[in-house]
Amino acid sequence: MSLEEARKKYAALGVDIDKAIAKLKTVPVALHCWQGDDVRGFDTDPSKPLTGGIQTTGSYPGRARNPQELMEDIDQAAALAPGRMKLNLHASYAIFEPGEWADRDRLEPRHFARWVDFCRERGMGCDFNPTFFSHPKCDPLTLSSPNEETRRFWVDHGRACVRISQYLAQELGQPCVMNIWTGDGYKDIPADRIGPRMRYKQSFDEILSEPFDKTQVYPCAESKVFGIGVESYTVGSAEWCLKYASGREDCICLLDNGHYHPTELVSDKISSILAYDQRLALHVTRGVRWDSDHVVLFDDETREIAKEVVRCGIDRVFLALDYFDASINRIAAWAAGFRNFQKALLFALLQPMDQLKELQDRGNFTRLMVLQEELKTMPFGTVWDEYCRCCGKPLDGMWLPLAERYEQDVLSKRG
Ligand code: RNT
Ligand code: ZN
Repeated sequence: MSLEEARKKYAALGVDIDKAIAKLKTVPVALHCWQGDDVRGFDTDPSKPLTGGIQTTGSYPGRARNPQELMEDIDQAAALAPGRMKLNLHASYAIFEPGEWADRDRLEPRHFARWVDFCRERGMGCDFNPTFFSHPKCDPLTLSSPNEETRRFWVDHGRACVRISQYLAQELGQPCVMNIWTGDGYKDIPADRIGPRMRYKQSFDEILSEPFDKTQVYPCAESKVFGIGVESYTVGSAEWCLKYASGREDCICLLDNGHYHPTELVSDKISSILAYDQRLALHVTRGVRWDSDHVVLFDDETREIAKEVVRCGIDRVFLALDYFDASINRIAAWAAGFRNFQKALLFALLQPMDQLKELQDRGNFTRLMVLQEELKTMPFGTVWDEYCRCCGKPLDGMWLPLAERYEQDVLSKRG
């Protein structure tokens, strides 16, 4: 179908495709640096396994081994995906001068100066995450540890990260979302559930007591239902994070859609939170059974999440991707996930929301169901192609060969 015909078909429903495209081009979505190197970072020994509730599976060749390679790979992924991208860094991606090293409690803004240059040259903002895993000071708890020395170390890490987030926001002139997630929890039934949660609360309070500009830096609390090795109890449960974030002006609830029971849907949680809080943050991922971090697809739940974001106010939600697949071409994983989420957002922006809402409010559920079904086979692909063209990025069918060529020319030579 031609673009003109597609434009008419959408217009007949009251939907302006040019408006949808123009809007999506302004919506920042954070690309997670950690897909490029299997969440290893640069501040610990890369031969050591990941610990603290994070695991990747697969050993696909070509992972980035240093800042230079990771930056090149991010550029490749960015070249293959349309839309307004910002970067999402973890503290473990600090870049040190030769011979220099700083532990996590001593990290400084200058350790991220090269990332600032990288983002600035590309007009990207940058989000940030303290790294509470894959470190000898996980005992294995961090912010909830009963060992005061451990807990203090991690609070100091969090405070250092607030300063770094402030620096990123200030230097780049775009807000910095600073997300706190830890793998704190227990494998087996604990005797004391409230103790760790009280210490967790104290630690968060201490981290957020570090001064920052509340219009530039947005701290978040991310929950998780369980993890490998913490099957029975997580300190930062959904309720803990929800209560903590809602209780403070300066903390946002972050929902990762891989962190709930398999039949729970994040698409249904978004409006509940936004009924109370001004803002919300998302980690868009794909849970498969018990695992949370597969590449994002253009699937039903991703579309439903995007629709809710658009309906509730796309400018109230901080959007980020979060997955890591080490079993396939990592650039393709990045590009596919970013493209799929862009597709979901575009699909959502092309819904005749007013009409659908009116059908619901008038109680016409027959029409509502039929229209929602028929929207699935509208000429969406034609609009998607046009969006890619407007962004100067390859269409479906064109980008994967480019990723494969980069694999052949660059990744396969990494050994
Ligand atoms: C882990 C959380 C967390 C991490 C990143 C690397 O289950 O989802 O967000 O994936 O911080
Ligand atoms: Zn996450």
